[in-house]
Amino acid sequence: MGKIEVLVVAPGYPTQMAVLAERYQLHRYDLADQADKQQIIKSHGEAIRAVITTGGGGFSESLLDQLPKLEIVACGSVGFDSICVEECIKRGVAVTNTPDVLTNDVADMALMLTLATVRRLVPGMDWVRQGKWQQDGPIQLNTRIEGKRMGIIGLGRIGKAIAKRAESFGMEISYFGRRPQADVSYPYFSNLKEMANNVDILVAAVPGGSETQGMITREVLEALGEQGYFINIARGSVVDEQALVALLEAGGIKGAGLDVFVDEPNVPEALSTLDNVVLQPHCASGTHETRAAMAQLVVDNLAAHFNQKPLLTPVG
Ligand code: 8YV
Repeated sequence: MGKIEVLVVAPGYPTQMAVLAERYQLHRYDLADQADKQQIIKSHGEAIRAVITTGGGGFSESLLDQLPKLEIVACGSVGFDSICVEECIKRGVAVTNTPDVLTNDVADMALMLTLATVRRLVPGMDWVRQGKWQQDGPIQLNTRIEGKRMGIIGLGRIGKAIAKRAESFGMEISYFGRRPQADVSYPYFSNLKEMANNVDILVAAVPGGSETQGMITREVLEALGEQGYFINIARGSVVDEQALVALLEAGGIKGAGLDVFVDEPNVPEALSTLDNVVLQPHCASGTHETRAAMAQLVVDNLAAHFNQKPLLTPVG
């Protein structure tokens, strides 16, 4: 019997990709140009039983339609908003993701963005590098972290890891979510605008997708106010990005630390000139250790599936 055929829509960490390449017949859709992509589907679409992808790579219903024998989509990300999960499940196709293994790295990024934005790390570095220290003397003062009120939107695994870190910096935590949580003592807000009005730093840690699309509106950001900071390690889609940029330009909020954007890798032009933002290229989970652990979950979920064992981290 030949190897099980797997479509690679987006790859994972190289070590695990090598393991997959040994076990399965991989079709590198990710490396193919448009014509080759069509050829792969034409020649192998009927035989493909698994798809490997990531949040960035996604998986569309139109591709699903062309894979009649598909059994599993193994997504190498925790977020699966770019994957047609509902349609997969309706058709009996399993979907897996990679929770937990990236939680600490993503929470670290949230804190790094918070500290860097509030303490103005990048302007400070420019001050040194551009010789302004010698020329103009000390840089302007910035703002203390200790005692700041941080409001976390979405107190899931990542939100809780952010809260724990922020607490150790002396911040006061509150949170907004669908419902209050029994296992935490942080103040809960059922109204996002009200929370924004009562915090200094607003952090987005909710999953992407239709339920959270645009939930951080202009009004919410205005409620955060001129002294407020916005941090996003969730998805660009959760915030009204145009309003965010306009408010950053006009001083409607004080600063923002952003790892995610609406149309990645395209970032609004204005953000490249503003000095009150800290930007990262969607890399909160981007450490060797974590990306390897995420890819290992892809390997293990596929192995479980094809050995008729329970999936490790199923979605839905
Ligand atoms: C990655 C992520 O950027 O897991 C997620 O949902 O957004 C990130 O960890 C990426 O999707 C990993 O390939």
